[in-house]
Amino acid sequence: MLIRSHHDGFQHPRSSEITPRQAYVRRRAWLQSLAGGAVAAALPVWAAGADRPGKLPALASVASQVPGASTMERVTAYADATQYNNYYEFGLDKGDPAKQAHALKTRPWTVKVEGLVQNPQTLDLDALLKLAPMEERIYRLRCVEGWSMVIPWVGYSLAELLRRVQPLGSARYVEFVTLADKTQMPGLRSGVLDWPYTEGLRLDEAMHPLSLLAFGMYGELLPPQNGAPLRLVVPWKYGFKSAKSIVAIRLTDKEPGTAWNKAARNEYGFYSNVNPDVPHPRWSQATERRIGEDGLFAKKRKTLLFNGYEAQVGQLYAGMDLKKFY
Ligand SMILES: Nc1nc2c(c(=O)[nH]1)N[C@H]1C(S)=C(S)[C@@H](COP(=O)(O)O)O[C@H]1N2
Ligand SMILES: [Mo]
Repeated sequence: MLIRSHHDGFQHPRSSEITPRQAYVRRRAWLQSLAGGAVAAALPVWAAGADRPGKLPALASVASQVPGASTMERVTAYADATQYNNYYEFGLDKGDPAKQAHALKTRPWTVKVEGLVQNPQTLDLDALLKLAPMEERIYRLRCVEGWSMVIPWVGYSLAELLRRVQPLGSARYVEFVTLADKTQMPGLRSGVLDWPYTEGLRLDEAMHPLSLLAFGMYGELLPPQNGAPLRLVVPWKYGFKSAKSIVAIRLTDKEPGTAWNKAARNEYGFYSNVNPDVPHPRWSQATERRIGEDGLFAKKRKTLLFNGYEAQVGQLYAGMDLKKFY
């Protein structure tokens, strides 16, 4: 197991390497080291089996500031999280994005934030990386196909960015537009979706602190197949709401169309909240397979309402019929 040491003078162990469970160990070790005890040696957050890969630039992060955001569940192995992907711009098979997306050009990269805002802006990646302090959030990602992973994302709340552009009173929704570049994305030849892949949230959902603008995972910049250089992660919704490789964010007064809703209106609604009681028309959503637990005797897990984040987000849907607004 990897033990990190700090050579260049005293450094706090990077908190991106610390699980909530281990945070108190770190604090104790740090206090000890201040007191002249043994030099703190922190176990990385991925000690459970997904080692920090070290191929991409590291991304400094602090522990999550959002109460209850991070799950204590075992983190998915990095190899699974980066080789079992949905990113249709790079092919339909789960292994295609890892094979085809590696050359995605993520610099220069700009994101336009526009529409019903006081202060529209075009931000480049460096400005975005510096816009707010990075946090690590260990979120469950539940795909509508019936599998899930637990991923330590690095980013900050989307609300940080939205506040800077000052939404107008008339803004009610946020549309996310992702890259569609035929020269880089062989999957665009397929007609399964109407490119570019777009997604949307209600403004209050987008402003919820759990809605994360992610730039990294496992302490490093995002690999292309996971949506580099920046993507959305909305942990209480099915994975397809979490749009990858975003190039524009538009505030609107009308519910925006979304890629999956356009492709199959009766199967994928605008809300797409994880809900074990609302089956997909062709299969149940009551249980899920955790990637990495697919041995012969692995039990399926029960899917949780709002993917387990009901305490944090349930009130956003008070009084709504979740079977109608699926
Ligand atoms: N641009 C874009 N974003 C996308 C997709 C896609 O095909 N294109 N697939 C979605 C789906 S269906 C899922 S489950 C998640 C998968 O994220 P991951 O590969 O990082 O686990 O990305 C979502 N974001
Ligand atoms: Mo998905």
